[in-house]
Amino acid sequence: MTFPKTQAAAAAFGLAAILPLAATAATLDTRLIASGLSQPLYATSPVAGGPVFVLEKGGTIKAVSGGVSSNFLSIGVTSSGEQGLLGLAFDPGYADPASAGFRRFFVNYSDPSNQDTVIASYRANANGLTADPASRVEVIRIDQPSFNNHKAGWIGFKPGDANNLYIATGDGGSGNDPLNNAQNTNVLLGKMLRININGDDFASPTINYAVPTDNPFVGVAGTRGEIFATGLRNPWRSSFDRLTGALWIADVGQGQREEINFIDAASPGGQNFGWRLREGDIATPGGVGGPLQPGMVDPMLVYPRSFGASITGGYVVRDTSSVLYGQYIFGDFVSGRIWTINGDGSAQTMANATDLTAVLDSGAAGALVSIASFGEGPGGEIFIVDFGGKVVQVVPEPASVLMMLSGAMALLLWRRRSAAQARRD
Ligand SMILES: [Ca+2]
Ligand SMILES: [Ca+2]
Repeated sequence: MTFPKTQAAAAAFGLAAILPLAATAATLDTRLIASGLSQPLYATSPVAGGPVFVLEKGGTIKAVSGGVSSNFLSIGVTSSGEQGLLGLAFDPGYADPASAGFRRFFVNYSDPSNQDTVIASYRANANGLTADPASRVEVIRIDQPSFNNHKAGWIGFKPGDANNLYIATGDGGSGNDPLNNAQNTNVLLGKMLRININGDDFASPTINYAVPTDNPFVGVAGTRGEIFATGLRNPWRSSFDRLTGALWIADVGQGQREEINFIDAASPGGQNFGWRLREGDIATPGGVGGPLQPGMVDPMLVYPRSFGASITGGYVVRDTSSVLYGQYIFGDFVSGRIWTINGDGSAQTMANATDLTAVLDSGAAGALVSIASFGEGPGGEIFIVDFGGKVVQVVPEPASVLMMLSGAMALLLWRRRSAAQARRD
């Protein structure tokens, strides 16, 4: 156990400094879930008491159970640049034998033969620790240009909706979105998509989904009905608030601004988040930028390069045992910093963000270097994925440390009493 720097400092100042910290983020610690992973990009755990599943960029899903990692599934991918095995979502019916989605999960990866983004489903075996490669069903394939960056890759289900899979896509790559994909509502790149994985509008055996009739562009000529929101550059990690159903989309900026976008749970979609015209809250520098257009939405949070250079979106913490409950936790891949902001969906600034970097870096699981992703456990537990090879869980400070602090406080008070006694003597 590494003694948290902030609490060690607090202990030196005695009781008055410790008590206010007891109810803040200084009571956080980290617990190692897995280490020795190869470029992990995501972690999730769909079933209470079950394994934590970790994505490795090169194409393997690891199942971590009781501290032991084993291969759940390996998929052939290209992992050049920002391509690879990028997204994983367990069907809401994964643990329900009566569900069409029993033991089913979805992956998002880069096809090694042509760089296409592929969403496919597989089924776990009955042991829950391995998956059946032969169960593969291709759901949707998204044509990609030859650039090897901006593939995004998050996929997920909105709480309470077992039919529609949300898919975050990047603009396809290079600088300034050269093909102008993100603003083109006739292509699936630079978007948040929403498709019904329990329907099938296509006779093709390799296209297996339906377009939800309540999607915002359905029936609009020259558009793709799969689109839920537009104007994204490289949305690196999105999440649904498991309590409210709000959708949080972190979008990686080009050279100036990192941003978080917010979609209220009741929204029918159709938001335009501005890229490539807008980088965060400014006109994109370099010739393609301009003022906010009617119908475009500014981010709910932006930050400049002084904080970091590649945002990693996180989660609104809904673990009721956490001091972070109700806060949105996120980080930056380049600077390695981690913050929380108010998770109620109101506009935020970095001036009212809480920087958790020092306390989490001081946790039992060691420093966190490259924040590749966050993840959620079955009870809303928060995982942090370090691209260097480990997954940690954010946990409360163990009781033993609080007891150590109590001991330190008692010692300080005893010394003060002794010193005062000595002066009187
Ligand atoms: Ca089909
Ligand atoms: Ca934007």
